[in-house]
Amino acid sequence: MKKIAAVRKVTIGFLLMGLLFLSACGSNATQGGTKSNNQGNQTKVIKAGIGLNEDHPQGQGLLKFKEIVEEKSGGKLKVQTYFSASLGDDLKMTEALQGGTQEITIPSTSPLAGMIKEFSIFDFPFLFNTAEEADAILDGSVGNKLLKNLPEHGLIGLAYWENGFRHVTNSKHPINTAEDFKGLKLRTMQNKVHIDAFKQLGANPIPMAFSEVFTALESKTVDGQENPLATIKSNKYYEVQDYLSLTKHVYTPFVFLVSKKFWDNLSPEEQQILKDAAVEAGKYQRELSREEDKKSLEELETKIKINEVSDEERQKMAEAIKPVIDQYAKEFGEELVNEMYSQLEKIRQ
Ligand code: TK8
Repeated sequence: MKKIAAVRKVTIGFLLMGLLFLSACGSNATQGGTKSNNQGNQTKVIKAGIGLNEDHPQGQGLLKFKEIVEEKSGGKLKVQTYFSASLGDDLKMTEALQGGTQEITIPSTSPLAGMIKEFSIFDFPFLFNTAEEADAILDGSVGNKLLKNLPEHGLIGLAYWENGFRHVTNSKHPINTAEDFKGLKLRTMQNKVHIDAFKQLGANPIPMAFSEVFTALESKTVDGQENPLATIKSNKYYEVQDYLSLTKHVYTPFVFLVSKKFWDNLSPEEQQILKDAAVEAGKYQRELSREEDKKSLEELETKIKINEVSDEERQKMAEAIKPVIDQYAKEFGEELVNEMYSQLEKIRQ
């Protein structure tokens, strides 16, 4: 009798362990985008990561997106936000979307140009004079054509947000003329147009992921970097740089990306909620970015030596770089480039 009781105990023990194991598998199976809450209905969890800090307009825009999505979906869609490249840099997070281990990221278009070369038309130095020009091109036929290239790369592009006009900081000397770039070790994004344009100006461009920039500046691995004012402020580059020169040499967009693997499993209503939220939060983010650009300049005046670069000198820089732009215009497709330039001409009339 004792033997049977012992066998029964062991059997129950194994059964219990089996049940525990199955329930663990069950909860694992609902990870990676969905989990069931205690009412049994499915909450879809959206992991959204960006490179900049929460206080940056990109971070504030993501929080606005989260608020809109969770409100419009009645909590069925839950957005988990990750800031300051905590999930990796633009390229790494974009690859995570393609692999289906992350659902949203909002990178600069520049580092994506290795995957979708046409994105690099926005990297042409001195292309846009105003943010309004950038909005018109990005939200028009040219920007939309580029978004249409994304699904074949496992990505869905919902909207363009604003990174902004870029300026140069460095620890050597103010940049007033093209000659002042000579020999400067300048961190750039991983983007051929930026690298070749700064080479053409005589600098020594060093492409690098965003999260490595502060350490590279601090250790003097590089002399300088270039980014919009809000980023220079938010990432405290003034602590490791002496000069900020207002070159306004490139306007960089952010592109709001969703993993196609995740997107394809959403209902049309859920897809519409994400699309509308990305566009609405994008409008908010652009406004915030423009306000923050002004505020950042005021605050940076007390932290770093700032010099204006004259329009005449910026024109000379643009002329020096022109052979690079002409070469890349051919590579990216003259039809798309001409479409962009003719739209810009109309806007400027
Ligand atoms: C943040 C980057 C950053 C960009 C850069 O993820 O790499 O310098 O300007 O904003 O996208």
